[in-house]
Amino acid sequence: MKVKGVVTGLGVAGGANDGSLKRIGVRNSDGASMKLVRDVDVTSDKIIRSAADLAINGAPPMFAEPIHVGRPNIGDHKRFLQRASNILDSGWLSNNGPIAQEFEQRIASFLGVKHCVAMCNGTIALEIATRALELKGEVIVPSYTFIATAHALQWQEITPIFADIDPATHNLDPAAVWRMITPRTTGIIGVHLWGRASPVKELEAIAREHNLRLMFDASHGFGCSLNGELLGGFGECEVFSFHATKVFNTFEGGAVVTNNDTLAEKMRLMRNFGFSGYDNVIYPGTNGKMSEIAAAMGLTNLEDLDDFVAINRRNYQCYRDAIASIPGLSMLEYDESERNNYQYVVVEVAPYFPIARDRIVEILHAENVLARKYFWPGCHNMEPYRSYYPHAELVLPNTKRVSDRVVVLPTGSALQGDAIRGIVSILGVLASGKV
Ligand code: T4K
Repeated sequence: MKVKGVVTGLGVAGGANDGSLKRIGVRNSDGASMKLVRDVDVTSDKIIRSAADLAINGAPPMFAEPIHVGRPNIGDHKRFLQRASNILDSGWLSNNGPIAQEFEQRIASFLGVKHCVAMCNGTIALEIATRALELKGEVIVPSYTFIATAHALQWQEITPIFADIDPATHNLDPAAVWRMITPRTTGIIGVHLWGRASPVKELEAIAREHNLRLMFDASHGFGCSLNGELLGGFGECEVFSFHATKVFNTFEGGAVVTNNDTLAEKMRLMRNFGFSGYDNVIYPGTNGKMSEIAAAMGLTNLEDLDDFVAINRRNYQCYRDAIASIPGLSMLEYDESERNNYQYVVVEVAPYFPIARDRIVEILHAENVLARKYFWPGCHNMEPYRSYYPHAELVLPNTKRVSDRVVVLPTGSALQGDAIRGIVSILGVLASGKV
């Protein structure tokens, strides 16, 4: 059943309609309550004690509606709607308008970088950044990432060369990067997967030694730090995605951030067809602009970012505590001495776990828990790369191992502890092997 309404307060039980739903909300660290709109029933009375209670065996699903990985975090509606109304009144909707400019300033100052060049999405931001850095020939990237990292290169006829990851961090293994360098290599794109920083120092050393350009795909890393410094200032530039499914979203959006004045200027031209004033194009460019309404969403969500992260952290801890007692399942750890956004709840299934990873995902889907196999099967197993490099697996053993084992579970402001414990109870039953 579906309920839609603005809800406040911490875990207030009792539904508006028939009492079967729980109204849920969150409280800020300062005690002020934050409003969240719910349109999905994330509660369940179902208790799973044995395989007979599983939906794949004919029982009703645990949740009445699908629970997604990537449900958007949406900040204060009133503040967003006020901004939206101002935009409509102003008659200025795009083309580096005042809201987009304010957004860029706020992001740059939040991240502690000189420039934020806001874009219409993270993929275009990657394309513009790689083009502005004049990457060509071959560029080394992980295969264990979202396909956009590789496609942004291929789209410009730059060849992505896939290097293996460190199975402990899921990030590029510097030794593997080193092995993939050829005379055609011009750059490296490190991905801060799951928001955990790439091995920045090691990649910087390799880039210096081989005269390569180094940038980062920080799409997962908004609000995350390395040695106490927020991601954004590493390499020659870093790219963020502000897609709806990210911890911080602008509906669709992205940005390149950099401390390099010349690079920033070049990217500003590139995202606006190369226009430098009326009727004067001085550069080849595309349309990568962020709209005013997207920037308004960004400003609003930035004000509520701490709350989103606090909710994700609470969810993460709840999952971790519950999963700790299930042999064969382990959660990806976040370094508590750093800032993390906890936007991905990543579980690894050990080879000795009695149920295969793909079967676990099927069982969860039957319960309406839409867990994902990110980033299976690795970019190298998707077209056109699969056809280009049919034997890539030989140099990507860790990519294969990790992408065959990972399950990403739902989190975000739509979930509460009860729902999480329900999801973990499904996994607990699977540990018995009797399905
Ligand atoms: N680099 C990396 C490392 C990335 O992870 C990404 C994007 C990029 C670059 C490119 O940035 P963008 O160009 O996208 O800005 C999703 C996202 O579409 C993608 O942005 C993200 N990474 C990737 C990790 O996840 P899908 O195809 O798995 O997601 P999708 O569309 O199935 O959404 C996941 C779930 O979220 C859905 O089942 C339903 C829910 N959802 C989604 C949307 C859009 C909602 O509840 N509401 C919504 O508005 O790629």
